[in-house]
Amino acid sequence: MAKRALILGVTGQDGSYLAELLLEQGYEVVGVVRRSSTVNFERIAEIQDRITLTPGDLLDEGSLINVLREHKPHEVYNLAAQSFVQTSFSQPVLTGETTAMGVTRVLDAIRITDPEIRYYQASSSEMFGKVQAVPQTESTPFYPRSPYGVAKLYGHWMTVNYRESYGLHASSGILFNHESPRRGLEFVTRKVTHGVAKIKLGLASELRLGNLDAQRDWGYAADYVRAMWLMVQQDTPDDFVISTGETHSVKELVEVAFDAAGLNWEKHVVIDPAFLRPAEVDLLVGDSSKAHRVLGWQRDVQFASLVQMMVAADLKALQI
Ligand code: NAP
Ligand code: F7E
Repeated sequence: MAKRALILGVTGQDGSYLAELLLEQGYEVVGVVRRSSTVNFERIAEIQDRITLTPGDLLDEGSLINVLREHKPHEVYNLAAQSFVQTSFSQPVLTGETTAMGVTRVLDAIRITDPEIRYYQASSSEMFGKVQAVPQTESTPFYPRSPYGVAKLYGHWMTVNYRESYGLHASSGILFNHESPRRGLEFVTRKVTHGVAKIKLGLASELRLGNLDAQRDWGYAADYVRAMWLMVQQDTPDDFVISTGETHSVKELVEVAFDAAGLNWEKHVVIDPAFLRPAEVDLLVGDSSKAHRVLGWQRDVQFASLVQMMVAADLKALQI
Protein backbone atom coordinates (compact mmCIF):
# COMPACT_ATOMS: atom_id res chain seq x y z
CA MET A 1 0.00 0.00 0.00
CA ALA A 2 1.34 3.43 -0.94
CA LYS A 3 2.11 5.79 1.93
CA ARG A 4 0.00 8.93 2.06
CA ALA A 5 1.56 12.30 2.90
CA LEU A 6 -0.26 15.52 3.64
CA ILE A 7 1.49 18.82 2.87
CA LEU A 8 0.39 22.08 4.47
CA GLY A 9 1.82 24.88 2.31
CA VAL A 10 1.84 22.84 -0.90
CA THR A 11 1.46 25.99 -3.04
CA GLY A 12 4.67 27.47 -1.59
CA GLN A 13 8.26 27.07 -2.78
CA ASP A 14 9.13 24.12 -0.53
CA GLY A 15 5.71 22.49 -0.73
CA SER A 16 6.00 22.19 -4.51
CA TYR A 17 9.47 20.60 -4.39
CA LEU A 18 8.45 18.26 -1.56
CA ALA A 19 5.33 17.16 -3.44
CA GLU A 20 7.50 16.27 -6.45
CA LEU A 21 9.94 14.32 -4.26
CA LEU A 22 7.16 12.37 -2.53
CA LEU A 23 5.52 11.50 -5.86
CA GLU A 24 8.89 10.16 -7.06
CA GLN A 25 9.02 8.03 -3.89
CA GLY A 26 5.61 6.53 -4.73
CA TYR A 27 3.54 8.44 -2.17
CA GLU A 28 -0.05 9.54 -2.53
CA VAL A 29 0.18 13.29 -1.95
CA VAL A 30 -2.57 15.43 -0.47
CA GLY A 31 -2.02 19.20 -0.42
CA VAL A 32 -3.96 21.59 1.78
CA VAL A 33 -4.91 24.88 0.10
CA ARG A 34 -6.53 27.90 1.66
CA ARG A 35 -9.35 29.86 0.12
CA SER A 36 -8.29 32.70 -2.15
CA SER A 37 -10.13 34.90 -4.63
CA THR A 38 -7.65 33.90 -7.33
CA VAL A 39 -6.04 30.54 -7.99
CA ASN A 40 -2.30 30.51 -7.14
CA PHE A 41 -1.23 27.04 -8.22
CA GLU A 42 1.68 28.09 -10.53
CA ARG A 43 4.30 26.15 -8.58
CA ILE A 44 2.29 22.91 -8.63
CA ALA A 45 0.80 23.31 -12.12
CA GLU A 46 2.90 20.48 -13.56
CA ILE A 47 1.88 17.95 -10.89
CA GLN A 48 -1.63 19.15 -10.12
CA ASP A 49 -3.29 16.18 -11.81
CA ARG A 50 -1.16 13.76 -9.75
CA ILE A 51 -1.95 15.16 -6.30
CA THR A 52 -5.17 15.69 -4.34
CA LEU A 53 -5.93 19.23 -3.21
CA THR A 54 -8.18 19.77 -0.23
CA PRO A 55 -9.33 22.99 1.50
CA GLY A 56 -8.04 23.93 4.95
CA ASP A 57 -6.44 26.79 6.85
CA LEU A 58 -3.93 27.01 9.69
CA LEU A 59 -6.21 29.56 11.32
CA ASP A 60 -9.07 27.05 11.60
CA GLU A 61 -8.39 23.93 13.68
CA GLY A 62 -11.72 22.33 12.72
CA SER A 63 -10.68 22.40 9.07
CA LEU A 64 -7.42 20.63 9.95
CA ILE A 65 -9.20 17.92 11.95
CA ASN A 66 -11.61 17.35 9.05
CA VAL A 67 -8.73 17.07 6.56
CA LEU A 68 -6.93 14.50 8.74
CA ARG A 69 -10.13 12.49 9.29
CA GLU A 70 -10.94 12.47 5.57
CA HIS A 71 -7.49 11.72 4.14
CA LYS A 72 -5.88 9.65 6.94
CA PRO A 73 -2.25 10.54 6.12
CA HIS A 74 0.73 8.59 7.47
CA GLU A 75 2.92 11.69 7.39
CA VAL A 76 2.14 15.41 7.77
CA TYR A 77 4.59 18.09 6.62
CA ASN A 78 3.75 21.53 8.02
CA LEU A 79 5.38 23.99 5.61
CA ALA A 80 2.59 26.57 5.85
CA ALA A 81 3.39 29.93 7.42
CA GLN A 82 3.45 33.70 6.99
CA SER A 83 7.09 33.30 5.98
CA PHE A 84 8.30 36.81 5.08
CA VAL A 85 10.32 38.41 7.90
CA GLN A 86 9.68 42.02 6.80
CA THR A 87 5.89 41.47 6.82
CA SER A 88 6.10 40.00 10.30
CA PHE A 89 7.06 43.48 11.60
CA SER A 90 3.98 45.09 10.05
CA GLN A 91 1.63 42.14 10.76
CA PRO A 92 2.93 40.60 14.00
CA VAL A 93 -0.44 39.30 15.18
CA LEU A 94 -1.28 37.57 11.90
CA THR A 95 2.23 36.11 11.87
CA GLY A 96 1.73 34.80 15.40
CA GLU A 97 -1.67 33.31 14.60
CA THR A 98 -0.36 31.55 11.49
CA THR A 99 3.29 30.77 12.07
CA ALA A 100 3.08 30.12 15.84
CA MET A 101 -0.47 29.10 16.82
CA GLY A 102 -0.95 27.35 13.49
CA VAL A 103 1.62 24.77 14.61
CA THR A 104 -0.32 24.03 17.79
CA ARG A 105 -3.50 23.64 15.78
CA VAL A 106 -1.86 21.06 13.49
CA LEU A 107 -0.19 19.18 16.36
CA ASP A 108 -3.42 19.13 18.33
CA ALA A 109 -5.40 17.96 15.31
CA ILE A 110 -2.91 15.08 14.98
CA ARG A 111 -3.12 14.24 18.70
CA ILE A 112 -6.93 14.18 18.49
CA THR A 113 -7.33 12.24 15.22
CA ASP A 114 -4.35 9.86 14.99
CA PRO A 115 -1.24 10.23 17.18
CA GLU A 116 0.55 7.64 15.01
CA ILE A 117 0.90 10.23 12.21
CA ARG A 118 4.52 11.32 11.71
CA TYR A 119 5.00 15.10 11.74
CA TYR A 120 7.56 17.48 10.23
CA GLN A 121 7.77 21.09 11.44
CA ALA A 122 9.40 23.75 9.23
CA SER A 123 11.54 25.55 11.80
CA SER A 124 14.00 28.24 10.80
CA SER A 125 17.49 29.62 11.31
CA GLU A 126 15.71 32.92 12.08
CA MET A 127 15.28 31.42 15.59
CA PHE A 128 19.04 32.00 16.09
CA GLY A 129 18.62 35.69 15.18
CA LYS A 130 21.27 37.58 17.13
CA VAL A 131 23.55 34.59 17.06
CA GLN A 132 25.01 33.32 20.31
CA ALA A 133 27.64 31.11 18.59
CA VAL A 134 29.19 30.68 15.13
CA PRO A 135 28.41 28.37 13.40
CA GLN A 136 24.94 27.53 14.72
CA THR A 137 24.11 23.93 15.73
CA GLU A 138 21.11 22.18 17.31
CA SER A 139 22.42 23.20 20.74
CA THR A 140 23.07 26.92 20.03
CA PRO A 141 20.81 29.10 22.23
CA PHE A 142 18.04 30.90 20.35
CA TYR A 143 17.64 34.72 20.18
CA PRO A 144 15.01 35.61 17.56
CA ARG A 145 15.03 39.15 16.15
CA SER A 146 11.64 39.46 14.46
CA PRO A 147 8.01 38.53 15.15
CA TYR A 148 8.55 35.79 12.54
CA GLY A 149 11.55 34.39 14.43
CA VAL A 150 9.64 34.51 17.72
CA ALA A 151 6.65 32.75 16.14
CA LYS A 152 8.88 30.03 14.65
CA LEU A 153 10.52 29.51 18.03
CA TYR A 154 7.10 28.95 19.63
CA GLY A 155 6.26 26.41 16.90
CA HIS A 156 9.59 24.69 17.40
CA TRP A 157 9.09 24.30 21.14
CA MET A 158 5.48 23.12 20.69
CA THR A 159 6.82 20.41 18.37
CA VAL A 160 9.33 19.35 21.03
CA ASN A 161 6.60 19.56 23.68
CA TYR A 162 4.10 17.37 21.80
CA ARG A 163 6.88 14.86 21.16
CA GLU A 164 7.75 14.73 24.86
CA SER A 165 4.19 15.02 26.24
CA TYR A 166 2.26 12.73 23.90
CA GLY A 167 4.99 10.65 22.25
CA LEU A 168 4.25 12.06 18.79
CA HIS A 169 6.79 11.25 16.07
CA ALA A 170 7.39 14.98 15.56
CA SER A 171 10.64 16.32 14.10
CA SER A 172 11.76 19.89 13.64
CA GLY A 173 14.02 20.87 10.75
CA ILE A 174 15.95 24.06 11.55
CA LEU A 175 16.47 25.06 7.94
CA PHE A 176 18.74 27.91 6.88
CA ASN A 177 17.74 30.07 3.88
CA HIS A 178 17.02 28.02 0.79
CA GLU A 179 16.14 29.41 -2.58
CA SER A 180 15.20 28.42 -6.12
CA PRO A 181 13.59 29.82 -9.26
CA ARG A 182 10.28 29.24 -7.41
CA ARG A 183 11.23 31.54 -4.51
CA GLY A 184 8.73 34.34 -3.77
CA LEU A 185 9.63 37.61 -5.51
CA GLU A 186 9.95 39.58 -2.25
CA PHE A 187 12.84 37.51 -0.83
CA VAL A 188 16.25 39.01 -1.54
CA THR A 189 17.69 36.27 -3.78
CA ARG A 190 14.73 36.21 -6.13
CA LYS A 191 14.28 39.97 -5.96
CA VAL A 192 17.87 40.32 -7.14
CA THR A 193 17.79 37.64 -9.86
CA HIS A 194 14.44 38.87 -11.19
CA GLY A 195 15.71 42.47 -11.03
CA VAL A 196 18.87 41.51 -12.94
CA ALA A 197 16.79 39.81 -15.64
CA LYS A 198 14.56 42.89 -16.01
CA ILE A 199 17.57 45.21 -16.30
CA LYS A 200 19.25 42.88 -18.80
CA LEU A 201 16.12 42.86 -20.97
CA GLY A 202 15.70 46.64 -20.77
CA LEU A 203 12.53 46.39 -18.65
CA ALA A 204 14.06 48.25 -15.68
CA SER A 205 17.15 50.33 -14.97
CA GLU A 206 17.57 50.14 -11.19
CA LEU A 207 17.16 47.69 -8.31
CA ARG A 208 16.31 49.07 -4.85
CA LEU A 209 17.68 47.09 -1.91
CA GLY A 210 18.21 47.41 1.84
CA ASN A 211 21.12 46.09 3.91
CA LEU A 212 23.86 44.72 1.64
CA ASP A 213 26.03 43.66 4.60
CA ALA A 214 23.71 40.97 5.99
CA GLN A 215 25.20 37.48 5.63
CA ARG A 216 23.22 34.33 4.99
CA ASP A 217 23.82 30.61 4.53
CA TRP A 218 21.95 30.08 1.23
CA GLY A 219 21.18 26.60 -0.16
CA TYR A 220 18.94 25.14 -2.86
CA ALA A 221 15.35 24.29 -1.91
CA ALA A 222 15.23 20.98 -3.83
CA ASP A 223 18.24 19.78 -1.78
CA TYR A 224 16.57 20.84 1.46
CA VAL A 225 13.23 19.04 1.00
CA ARG A 226 15.18 15.76 0.87
CA ALA A 227 16.27 16.46 4.43
CA MET A 228 12.65 16.92 5.52
CA TRP A 229 11.68 13.53 4.15
CA LEU A 230 14.74 11.84 5.69
CA MET A 231 13.86 13.21 9.15
CA VAL A 232 10.39 11.72 8.98
CA GLN A 233 11.81 8.30 7.98
CA GLN A 234 13.99 7.97 11.12
CA ASP A 235 12.95 5.55 13.89
CA THR A 236 13.33 8.36 16.43
CA PRO A 237 12.04 11.90 15.91
CA ASP A 238 14.58 14.66 16.50
CA ASP A 239 15.72 18.18 15.54
CA PHE A 240 18.24 18.87 12.77
CA VAL A 241 20.07 21.91 11.42
CA ILE A 242 20.05 21.94 7.60
CA SER A 243 22.54 24.35 6.04
CA THR A 244 25.49 24.59 3.66
CA GLY A 245 28.09 25.70 6.22
CA GLU A 246 29.01 28.71 4.03
CA THR A 247 27.94 32.30 4.46
CA HIS A 248 27.75 35.07 1.85
CA SER A 249 26.75 38.72 2.10
CA VAL A 250 23.85 40.23 0.16
CA LYS A 251 26.52 42.24 -1.67
CA GLU A 252 28.20 39.01 -2.84
CA LEU A 253 24.82 37.70 -3.97
CA VAL A 254 24.32 40.91 -5.97
CA GLU A 255 27.79 40.65 -7.55
CA VAL A 256 27.31 37.02 -8.63
CA ALA A 257 23.82 37.72 -10.03
CA PHE A 258 24.81 40.83 -12.04
CA ASP A 259 27.96 39.05 -13.26
CA ALA A 260 25.84 36.15 -14.51
CA ALA A 261 24.11 38.60 -16.87
CA GLY A 262 27.28 40.49 -17.79
CA LEU A 263 26.16 43.63 -15.88
CA ASN A 264 27.94 45.98 -13.45
CA TRP A 265 25.84 46.06 -10.25
CA GLU A 266 27.18 49.44 -9.12
CA LYS A 267 25.43 51.11 -12.06
CA HIS A 268 22.01 49.77 -11.06
CA VAL A 269 21.70 49.08 -7.31
CA VAL A 270 20.16 51.85 -5.20
CA ILE A 271 20.07 51.62 -1.40
CA ASP A 272 16.54 52.31 -0.15
CA PRO A 273 15.89 52.61 3.61
CA ALA A 274 12.36 51.24 3.04
CA PHE A 275 13.95 47.77 2.88
CA LEU A 276 15.83 48.06 6.19
CA ARG A 277 14.32 46.12 9.11
CA PRO A 278 13.66 47.40 12.67
CA ALA A 279 16.01 44.66 13.90
CA GLU A 280 18.35 42.75 11.61
CA VAL A 281 19.86 39.27 11.68
CA ASP A 282 23.44 40.11 10.72
CA LEU A 283 25.05 36.72 10.21
CA LEU A 284 23.82 33.15 9.83
CA VAL A 285 25.93 30.10 9.12
CA GLY A 286 24.87 26.60 10.09
CA ASP A 287 26.69 23.42 11.05
CA SER A 288 24.83 20.39 9.66
CA SER A 289 27.21 17.73 10.99
CA LYS A 290 24.36 15.95 12.77
CA ALA A 291 22.25 15.77 9.60
CA HIS A 292 25.24 14.45 7.63
CA ARG A 293 25.95 11.80 10.28
CA VAL A 294 22.42 10.67 11.22
CA LEU A 295 20.41 11.31 8.04
CA GLY A 296 23.20 10.86 5.50
CA TRP A 297 22.01 14.18 4.00
CA GLN A 298 24.23 16.24 1.69
CA ARG A 299 23.44 19.21 -0.52
CA ASP A 300 24.28 19.13 -4.22
CA VAL A 301 24.05 22.74 -5.41
CA GLN A 302 26.66 25.39 -4.55
CA PHE A 303 25.94 29.11 -3.95
CA ALA A 304 27.19 30.50 -7.29
CA SER A 305 25.42 27.78 -9.31
CA LEU A 306 22.20 28.48 -7.41
CA VAL A 307 22.32 32.21 -8.19
CA GLN A 308 23.23 31.56 -11.84
CA MET A 309 20.37 29.04 -12.12
CA MET A 310 17.93 31.64 -10.77
CA VAL A 311 19.15 34.40 -13.11
CA ALA A 312 18.86 32.03 -16.10
CA ALA A 313 15.33 30.99 -15.08
CA ASP A 314 14.21 34.62 -14.65
CA LEU A 315 15.70 35.63 -18.01
CA LYS A 316 13.90 32.73 -19.68
CA ALA A 317 10.58 33.48 -17.98
CA LEU A 318 10.68 37.19 -18.87
CA GLN A 319 11.65 36.57 -22.49
CA ILE A 320 8.53 34.49 -23.17
P1 NAP B 1 6.31 30.14 1.10
O1 NAP B 1 6.75 30.00 -0.31
O2 NAP B 1 6.01 31.49 1.64
O3 NAP B 1 5.01 29.21 1.29
C1 NAP B 1 4.19 29.33 2.41
C2 NAP B 1 2.98 28.43 2.24
O4 NAP B 1 2.14 28.58 3.41
C3 NAP B 1 2.10 28.76 1.03
O5 NAP B 1 1.64 27.57 0.45
C4 NAP B 1 0.93 29.52 1.67
O6 NAP B 1 -0.26 29.44 0.93
C5 NAP B 1 0.80 28.73 2.97
N1 NAP B 1 0.01 29.43 3.98
C6 NAP B 1 0.20 30.66 4.46
N2 NAP B 1 -0.74 30.96 5.38
C7 NAP B 1 -1.54 29.88 5.48
C8 NAP B 1 -2.70 29.57 6.23
N3 NAP B 1 -3.25 30.45 7.09
N4 NAP B 1 -3.27 28.35 6.09
C9 NAP B 1 -2.76 27.45 5.22
N5 NAP B 1 -1.67 27.71 4.45
C10 NAP B 1 -1.08 28.89 4.58
O7 NAP B 1 7.39 29.49 2.08
P2 NAP B 1 8.61 28.47 1.75
O8 NAP B 1 9.81 29.26 1.40
O9 NAP B 1 8.12 27.39 0.87
O10 NAP B 1 8.89 27.89 3.20
C11 NAP B 1 8.17 26.74 3.69
C12 NAP B 1 8.18 26.76 5.20
O11 NAP B 1 9.54 26.70 5.68
C13 NAP B 1 7.59 27.99 5.85
O12 NAP B 1 6.98 27.59 7.06
C14 NAP B 1 8.79 28.87 6.14
O13 NAP B 1 8.49 29.76 7.19
C15 NAP B 1 9.79 27.82 6.51
N6 NAP B 1 11.19 28.15 6.25
C16 NAP B 1 11.58 28.60 5.03
C17 NAP B 1 12.91 28.82 4.78
C18 NAP B 1 13.37 29.29 3.42
O14 NAP B 1 14.51 29.76 3.34
N7 NAP B 1 12.59 29.13 2.37
C19 NAP B 1 13.87 28.57 5.78
C20 NAP B 1 13.44 28.09 7.01
C21 NAP B 1 12.10 27.87 7.23
P3 NAP B 1 -0.64 30.53 -0.22
O15 NAP B 1 0.06 30.04 -1.46
O16 NAP B 1 -2.11 30.44 -0.26
O17 NAP B 1 -0.11 31.86 0.24
O1 F7E C 1 16.36 38.53 3.52
C1 F7E C 1 18.52 41.52 3.39
C2 F7E C 1 17.57 41.37 4.56
O2 F7E C 1 13.93 38.36 3.02
C3 F7E C 1 17.70 38.11 3.58
C4 F7E C 1 12.72 33.44 4.89
O3 F7E C 1 12.60 32.34 4.01
O4 F7E C 1 14.97 32.83 5.43
C5 F7E C 1 14.16 33.88 4.93
O5 F7E C 1 14.26 35.03 5.76
C6 F7E C 1 18.61 39.28 3.97
C7 F7E C 1 18.09 40.09 5.16
O6 F7E C 1 15.20 36.34 3.91
C8 F7E C 1 16.72 43.39 0.85
O7 F7E C 1 17.65 42.51 5.42
C9 F7E C 1 18.67 43.49 1.81
O8 F7E C 1 19.18 40.37 6.01
O9 F7E C 1 15.56 37.05 1.62
P1 F7E C 1 15.19 37.58 2.93
P2 F7E C 1 15.31 36.19 5.49
O10 F7E C 1 14.82 37.40 6.19
O11 F7E C 1 16.69 35.73 5.81
C10 F7E C 1 14.65 32.38 6.74
C11 F7E C 1 15.57 31.25 7.09
C12 F7E C 1 13.22 32.06 6.90
O12 F7E C 1 12.84 31.18 7.67
C13 F7E C 1 12.24 33.01 6.28
O13 F7E C 1 10.97 32.38 6.12
O14 F7E C 1 18.63 40.20 2.87
N1 F7E C 1 18.01 42.42 2.33
N2 F7E C 1 17.88 44.11 0.91
C14 F7E C 1 16.80 42.32 1.75
N3 F7E C 1 15.81 41.43 1.92
C15 F7E C 1 14.69 41.59 1.17
N4 F7E C 1 13.68 40.69 1.30
N5 F7E C 1 14.55 42.62 0.29
C16 F7E C 1 15.54 43.56 0.08
O15 F7E C 1 15.39 44.49 -0.70
